[in-house]
Amino acid sequence: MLTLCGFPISNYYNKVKLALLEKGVPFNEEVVPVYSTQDAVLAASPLAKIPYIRTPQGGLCESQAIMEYIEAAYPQPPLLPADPFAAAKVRELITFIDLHLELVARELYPQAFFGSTVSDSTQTRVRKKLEKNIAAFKQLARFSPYVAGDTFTQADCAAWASLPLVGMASRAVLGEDLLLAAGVDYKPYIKLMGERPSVQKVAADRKAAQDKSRATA
Ligand SMILES: N[C@@H](CCC(=O)N[C@@H](CS)C(=O)NCC(=O)O)C(=O)O
Repeated sequence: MLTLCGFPISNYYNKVKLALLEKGVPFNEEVVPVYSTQDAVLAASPLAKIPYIRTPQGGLCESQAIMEYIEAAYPQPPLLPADPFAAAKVRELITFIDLHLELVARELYPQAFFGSTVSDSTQTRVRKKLEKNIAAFKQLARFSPYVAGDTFTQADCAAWASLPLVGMASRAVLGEDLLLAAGVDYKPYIKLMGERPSVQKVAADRKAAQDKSRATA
């Protein structure tokens, strides 16, 4: 049995969890905080980033590597198209979401979500980069109705987990939701995704974890 390690507030954890639920793969969850220095954590995730999984063959980190492993080990139902080019287009979109949108917006999270501040120069730099990258993402994203086209794919696991964070962080710190400002109206898409039992489960677990962490703060 697989064990998904991390915590249910993390977007990358939830990206992988969505894929596991969509595929009906049996798995356990184990809460592992970020910045762990424990040997067992570092053995599976050398940068101590979450998520990582434990498999009968060993540990594996980096959400997209985990997604690829799950897809290969549990092919049904597929979360990538059978056609090689179409599958590569889905992977391309995931790279835009994870690397060119979320990782850039992440620099705003200390102020957006954690009560810290982000310097004016960082804000200016992030805004410029996000505006450019969102325009590029808009060229690739379909939302018809799924982010990569007419079928639910791995890209939806990434998009559902990360697009709202990009929107919220830019609104909180830069004064406007840069996705909406660029005409990427992701809200109806998030609503549609919310009709899936897998998404409902991930969202409910995330809310429970958020409530718990607020109660203990
Ligand atoms: N590229 C990694 C990113 C994972 C990531 O950044 N996870 C965050 C939590 S959402 C984390 O571990 N942060 C702590 C750190 O970066 O050291 C992946 O796709 O799994």
